[in-house]
Amino acid sequence: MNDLQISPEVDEALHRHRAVVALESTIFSHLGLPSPANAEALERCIQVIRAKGAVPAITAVLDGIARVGITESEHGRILGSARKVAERDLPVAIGERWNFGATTVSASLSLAARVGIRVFATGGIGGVHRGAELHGDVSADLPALARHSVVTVSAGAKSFLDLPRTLEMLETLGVPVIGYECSDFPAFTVRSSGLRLTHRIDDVATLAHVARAQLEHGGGMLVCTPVPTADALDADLMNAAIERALQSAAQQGITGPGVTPVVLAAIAADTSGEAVRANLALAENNARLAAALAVSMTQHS
Ligand code: PSU
Ligand code: MN
Repeated sequence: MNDLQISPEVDEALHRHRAVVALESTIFSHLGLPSPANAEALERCIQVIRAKGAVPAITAVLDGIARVGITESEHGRILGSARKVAERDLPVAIGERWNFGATTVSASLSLAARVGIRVFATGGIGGVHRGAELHGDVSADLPALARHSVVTVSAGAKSFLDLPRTLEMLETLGVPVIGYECSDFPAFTVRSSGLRLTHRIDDVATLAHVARAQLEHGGGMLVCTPVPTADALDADLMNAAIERALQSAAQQGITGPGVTPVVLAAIAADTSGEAVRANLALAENNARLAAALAVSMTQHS
């Protein structure tokens, strides 16, 4: 189909049942990380996936075509300004031939599932926003995690969300949430949210077995692993920055899909780059675990 293009490298890897790890493009665009940290994040994620013996598959909409896997010469295109593409925006980005649509978690999961990729890595998933009981803002990432048979590896959910409600919603939707080498739900740039998870697994082979069982059953699964200690932020410092960022977003009257990019940028500025450094470290760490998991899943299937 012309609306969807798989890169030759990813296509070949899928045919040979080799390990493939999907990546979203919002995190690498101006919506996710400031320049030049975004280019560094892209480089580090790709390198670590390849080093583990898996093939990276970046998803994006380029010139109106949904892409799974892009060539190195196209990397520059996803590092600039973008229009955010959640799953429901995919048909519009294609039909209106958007120049660069940056895929979120939900759009990436949908594209990955469509081509048969079983593992996806991101930074932190979207979730239930604070105050959702009033304005109803719940990320489309959550139902997409439930619907698509793909395993998502993340450092938990972004810490400016309502994390208890995010976990509740994942339970309601029937998404298994597994802590890898952690007992608590990680809070993105902070190692722990203090919220206990039901399941913890400490070895990749068992994780791969669980993942295969879930994908066979149908539906996705969320694997969480905390940001590496050396780059983690202190919870109090982060919470103060979050409060200020949320207040400024509210004062500017920002709602809906605009909230996440604006809050991420405000936190980045407020923490003098510490949050960005942590973001890079966790993205790379998630990509590493995702690649190890994808490799392990191919060894037993
Ligand atoms: N986490 C990050 N950076 C990001 C996002 C998450 O560290 O840019 C993006 C992801 O693409 C995620 C999206 O899918 O934010 C969620 O947006 P919303 O809350 O509007 O659903
Ligand atoms: Mn939203």
